[in-house]
Amino acid sequence: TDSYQAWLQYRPIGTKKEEYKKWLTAIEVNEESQILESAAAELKKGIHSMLGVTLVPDNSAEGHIILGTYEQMDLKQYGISPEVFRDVTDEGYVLKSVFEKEERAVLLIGKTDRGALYAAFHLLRLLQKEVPIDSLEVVESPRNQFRMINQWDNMDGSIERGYAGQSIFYVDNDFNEDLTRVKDYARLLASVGINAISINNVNVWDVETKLVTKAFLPKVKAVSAIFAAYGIRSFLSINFASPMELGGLGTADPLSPEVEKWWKDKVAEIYEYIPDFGGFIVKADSEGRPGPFTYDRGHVEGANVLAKALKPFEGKVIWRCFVYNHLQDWRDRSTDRARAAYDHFKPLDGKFLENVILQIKNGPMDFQVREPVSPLLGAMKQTNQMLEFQIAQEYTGQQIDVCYLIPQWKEVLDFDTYTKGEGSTIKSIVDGTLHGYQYSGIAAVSNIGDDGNWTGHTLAQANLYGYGRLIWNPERTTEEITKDWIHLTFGYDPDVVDAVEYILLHSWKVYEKYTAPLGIGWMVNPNHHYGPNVDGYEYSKWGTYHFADRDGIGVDRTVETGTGYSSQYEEPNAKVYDSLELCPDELLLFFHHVPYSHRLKSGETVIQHIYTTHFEGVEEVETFIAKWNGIEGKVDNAVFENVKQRLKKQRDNAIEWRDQVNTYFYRKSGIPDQQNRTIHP
Ligand code: BDP
Repeated sequence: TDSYQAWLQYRPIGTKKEEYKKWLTAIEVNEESQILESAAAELKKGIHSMLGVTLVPDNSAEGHIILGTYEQMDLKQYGISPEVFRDVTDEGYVLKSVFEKEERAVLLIGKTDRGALYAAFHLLRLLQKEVPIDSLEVVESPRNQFRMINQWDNMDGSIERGYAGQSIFYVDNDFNEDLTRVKDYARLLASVGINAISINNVNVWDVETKLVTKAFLPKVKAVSAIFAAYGIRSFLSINFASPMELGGLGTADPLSPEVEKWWKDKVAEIYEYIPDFGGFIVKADSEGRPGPFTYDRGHVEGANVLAKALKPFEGKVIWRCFVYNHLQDWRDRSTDRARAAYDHFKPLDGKFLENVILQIKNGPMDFQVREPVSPLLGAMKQTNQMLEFQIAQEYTGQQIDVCYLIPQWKEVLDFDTYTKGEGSTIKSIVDGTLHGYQYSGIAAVSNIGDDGNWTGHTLAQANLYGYGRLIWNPERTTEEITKDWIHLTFGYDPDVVDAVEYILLHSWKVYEKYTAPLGIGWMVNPNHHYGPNVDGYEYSKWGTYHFADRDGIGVDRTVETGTGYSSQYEEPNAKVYDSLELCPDELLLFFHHVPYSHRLKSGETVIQHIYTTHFEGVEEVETFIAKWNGIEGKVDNAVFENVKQRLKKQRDNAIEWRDQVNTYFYRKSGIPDQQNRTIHP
């Protein structure tokens, strides 16, 4: 394993080699396009590396690949009915092998060239997994329209919430001259079906504001071209105050005609450089960033002025809903940060222009290890929405601790909102089918940097890979995605597969066990968010409290006695969360303030649950270490050491969490551990 190549190792094929060689000697590309060129280059690279075969450009060879789009193809000749392509979406494809009259052909046919590119990566995956290819008949379309990555890279080269080195895009307030890594990143992203990227942090500071000016647009164009060749559209995060900061206007009021004109001209200028530019992503009136509130305007006016400017070019405005009071008085128990997104946006349903998409974090707070699903998702039936995940492990171990997030994301996607009756799942909302959204999909904060292995922790690559595979088709199981990643990255040694699979599949629950209990979240060190700090956010302005005292813990978000947040859900979810009896254990403290002696559905008391899970969490990290040590010599040495070192740090971290959390609750409650394990009094 060369960890830079991640899941595109293209390792030499074993027993299937001779069989594959019969099929794969030549390639015919039936149309000219940059994307098809990328696909062909990838096939050549992969097949050369796996089979030692150099594909020649030929269409008469006995075994050849035909790569292209369906319109340029005599489908009947290969027994494909043109009807198939009626149902396939623009990015879909057919992958088929045909053996007739001594001619072997592997057809990689996209509805468009992007589909063909995905077909090429699909074939390469099958080859690496040594699947028989003599009777392939695959028809695929992605379920989600936007499959996006958000970079949180700053132009000084740092990455907000980056845990894998510096930016691959920027250095010293400028673009990197060498964009090789950007191209390799594009390959990785395209291989798992990503089709959109925003290339700068949502917090747009001084220099980043200038990305939309002549000073940088030629370079934005160069980066966009690299991504475009892999079917990925580029977006920029913008500063809402640009008309003032760049245009010298006295206002950024979205209803001011001069502001409207300024945006129109600016957008036209951007499209002169980048005709296929995707649009803007906007963090406005959030955590101190400028926005329409300054001018007594709302999100609708703010988003629509941009949408109008982008409309003629088919550009989109992705408007983030991470809006809340970050200057809260902790003494005021009536303000509930969890309520904020819904309270701000739900009343605005139907008022945004059609090229606006609201981007909503999966939970109402902020990417904690456990949160309920945001009640805003699906609650706006006439407003395009997309879901936001965070692949970067800001609150889940920062790529030092292993925390495989696919199981968490699957729970989110499968969650039933009941917004249109039973079966109104998040996945059916974000794929646009439930409410008939024109534009929708999923975005996620990237977890890569310039570390040699991209993600710091080698196992964190699985989160990036899994994100793409899951959002292409949310029906795919966690196990399937996990196995695929392991096979592609590490190969087939059963001991390696077992150990890595064990660690990944247990890691989220283990992380949950040793950190803040039962959905309460936030007991982390302020600012950088790594490691425990039991009261770190308790008396701060951020609206993130646990309210632990000598009698109990939890946030009362019920209707009767609490903040009423539970009522933002549809029934029966509202009733379930509101009820102490019905509320699921893992979210108990998110919704209820309870005494330490409260009995969970599991039969245990809250305090005993806290003690036990924290002891178990550390023990399970020990198991990870034992499993990993068991495969020494069976994985590449550098990878082995990388993971080994990080597991060691994870153990230290878990012990610190265990001891602080258990001690804290022991001191608060005075209730001893039933099993008399060591808690530091
Ligand atoms: C929080 C991060 C912060 C981001 C913010 C956001 O701590 O760095 O700027 O979210 O999403 O998770 O805007």
